[in-house]
Amino acid sequence: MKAKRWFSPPVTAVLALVLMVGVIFFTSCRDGGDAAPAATTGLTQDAQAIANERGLSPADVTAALKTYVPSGQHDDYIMFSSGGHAGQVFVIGMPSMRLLKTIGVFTPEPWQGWGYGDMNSMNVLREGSRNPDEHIITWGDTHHPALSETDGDYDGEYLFINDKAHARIAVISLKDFKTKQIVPNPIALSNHGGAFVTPNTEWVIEGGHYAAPLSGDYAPLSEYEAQYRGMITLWKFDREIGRLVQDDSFAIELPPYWQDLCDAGKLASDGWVFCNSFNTEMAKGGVEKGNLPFESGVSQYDTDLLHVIHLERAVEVAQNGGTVEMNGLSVIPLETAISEGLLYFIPEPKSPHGVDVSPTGEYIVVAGKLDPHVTIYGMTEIKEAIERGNFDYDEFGVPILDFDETVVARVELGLGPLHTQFGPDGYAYTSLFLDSAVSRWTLGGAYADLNDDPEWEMVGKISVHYNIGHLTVAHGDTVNPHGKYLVALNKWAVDRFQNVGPLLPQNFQLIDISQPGDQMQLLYDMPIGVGEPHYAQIISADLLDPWEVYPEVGWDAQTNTISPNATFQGEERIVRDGNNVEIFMTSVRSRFVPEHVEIRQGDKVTWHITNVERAYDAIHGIAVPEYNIHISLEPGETVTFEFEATRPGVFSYYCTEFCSALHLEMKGYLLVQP
Ligand code: K7E
Ligand code: CUA
Repeated sequence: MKAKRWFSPPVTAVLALVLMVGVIFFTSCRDGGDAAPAATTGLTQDAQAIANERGLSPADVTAALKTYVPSGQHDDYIMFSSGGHAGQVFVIGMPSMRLLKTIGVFTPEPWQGWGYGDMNSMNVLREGSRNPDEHIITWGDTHHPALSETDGDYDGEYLFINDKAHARIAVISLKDFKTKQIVPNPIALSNHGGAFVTPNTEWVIEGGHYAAPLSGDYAPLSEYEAQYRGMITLWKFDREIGRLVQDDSFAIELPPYWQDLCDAGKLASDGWVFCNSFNTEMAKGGVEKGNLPFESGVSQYDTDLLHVIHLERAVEVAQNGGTVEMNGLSVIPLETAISEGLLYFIPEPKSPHGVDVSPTGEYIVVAGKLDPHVTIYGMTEIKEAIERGNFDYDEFGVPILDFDETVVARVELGLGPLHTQFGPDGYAYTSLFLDSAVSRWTLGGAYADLNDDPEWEMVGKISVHYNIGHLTVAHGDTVNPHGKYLVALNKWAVDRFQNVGPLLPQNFQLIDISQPGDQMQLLYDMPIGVGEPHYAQIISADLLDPWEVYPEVGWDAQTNTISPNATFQGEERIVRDGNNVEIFMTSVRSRFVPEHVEIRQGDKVTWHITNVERAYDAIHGIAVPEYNIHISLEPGETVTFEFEATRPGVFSYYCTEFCSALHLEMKGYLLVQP
């Protein structure tokens, strides 16, 4: 045990303490300032020795000091990261980069009992599957988490995340960090432009991705222009009940370009939504038939089309009957979107990826993967161009605004710009995939008073390792960016870690952006050995206010009230009605009541269990062998699971959390008579 501790990441307590003194030592030498307190002189010598022995440079030492969080102290920020094709969400403390939790979302997660019998989770996964009787979908390709916002800043109440593979959006409550809802999109099978929220979370944006018939029906590729369509869906979020409400939601039919990322306007652009698109060429692929492969087919034109959507007007149109119903969702037809003036296009550099709205809402930043610049559109200029009404039109009749009239700046950053985040000081940060770098540049214009140099120009660049996709800054897409920390979400790790076989982890790199100009310091590498996370959002930890235990004993995490099946101590019972057996059980350190469940083969079992504990962290679990059941019981929670007792025998159900000294004794017998 002792030997192991010496190697625990990121740096041991002893080492960091010693290093801290080491820095004082370095600093005082450099500055010729006050000497370190006499009492620590001995430690200083040790710090130097350790740094020397481990080959740590002064920069390494400062990086360790900036990231080390002593035992018992908490991180300042919490990062919610997509789990990529793990279909989950990772909760990571910053700056320590410690993994605090993996939230089961689209993928069953056994520790939380997510998808292993708990009827709440089984129902969420079932409702989240388009054809649950054919199959329940048990994974997702999560891309973009979105924290709920109030007045354009994170409020710490909810988290939304998209599943690109199946066009779904999930809702997670940050009261208990549990998934409450998964909604499949009724008119699309893939999404990419979600989840993004409007400044008060009235709407959750889900932009589509690969065009297909919205009906879900078959149509040959020869009918692509006529039958295939793109879409954007605006999900109405009801904060009171914490659910997306399909009846109040609507979609807008779009040309069959491939819509990519979206962002909601804010402040100057409040009431507008922006989405990128690519494949305005409408390439259909088929390299094996002698056609251009998608790879080059979708990159033939110099520009694609930024979609500018007047959300306020779209809401009016949707609420005044300007929709048709498709698979149970209200859809504004493309002709209506055009005639009602709620959809405009603007040319954008080809194969764009990120579209990001600046903190004031005035600037819309687009990065084209094949263009070394970011292109910045002005909201004022966009509104003026719409006013003037001097449009071109695409072949579907959508008005196109002039590029030069709406662009306020272009900044050359490097190769493969993708995504942009913002700081509090007029800085913007853009990931450069091909350069494997993060660039820092200054927003001119409205930020003139914040910048020393109110120009549009790059002021710094830092290498990352390697092939960065998204990047994220604390509150970096809100009206109130905090700056301070930036995390580069790198796709390739290559030489960063011990070889663990040909499948390598992703690499999250923490970067200190608190100093101006070209001073950015790489602090820490965090390997993510699960899925390919795409995007993450970072919230100040003090904005989160989760429950320590459920508010009352018998709490149903799905309905947010006392469960009708809540069982209190002394009320435990087994009720038989023909073949149906209902069990009302309690758990408390360190026993289940009842401890004998005697049933017959063929019985249909409904098992309610209430964890009556009120102590923080007094968690129990229950496993029932052979029936694929594992349940997590958080203090106060009531959970129901069901199964048919198809197999006779003796089954030991037991508690799976080491809850007390007599945890191994916390078990019972399920006796199934033949
Ligand atoms: Cu660039 Cu799906 Cu946001 Cu990944 S996406 S990087
Ligand atoms: Cu309860 Cu172990």
